[in-house]
Amino acid sequence: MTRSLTLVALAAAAAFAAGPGRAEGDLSRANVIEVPLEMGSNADGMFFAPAEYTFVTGQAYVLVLTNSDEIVHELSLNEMVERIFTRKIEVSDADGNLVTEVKGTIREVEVGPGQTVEWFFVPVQTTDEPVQISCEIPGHAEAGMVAMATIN
Ligand SMILES: [Cu+2]
Repeated sequence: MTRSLTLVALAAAAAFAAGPGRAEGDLSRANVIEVPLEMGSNADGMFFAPAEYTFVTGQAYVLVLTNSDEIVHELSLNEMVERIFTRKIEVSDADGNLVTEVKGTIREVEVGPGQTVEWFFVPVQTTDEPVQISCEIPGHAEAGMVAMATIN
């Protein structure tokens, strides 16, 4: 009896260790909403496109950060960090092979020229009013690299 309980516990631990990618019945993985965010610049300055985002608590999202520019940009979620659970940051190479997966609380992500980074998160708390997200590289927010995010 004790032995079979131990085996069940080990099996459960193994399933957990396999991670969300392999866990059956993980609904947060099954219906992740993909939200593109382009980081770029044009004759008017610098931008995040789109400039407004609306999320809902409990829904899993992947924010696909694409830097279409020739210089480095970053996305700082600012106050929004406290209202989301970051599942992981994922980076793949040009062939789609995983380069790295980073887990833990993340405040900002820097994206190299022409590169894409995926930020997987689940909003856990609503915002009272839209929160400004921005590129914190000196001068970039002032040049227009900001957007507003709301969590309902
Ligand atoms: Cu920037």
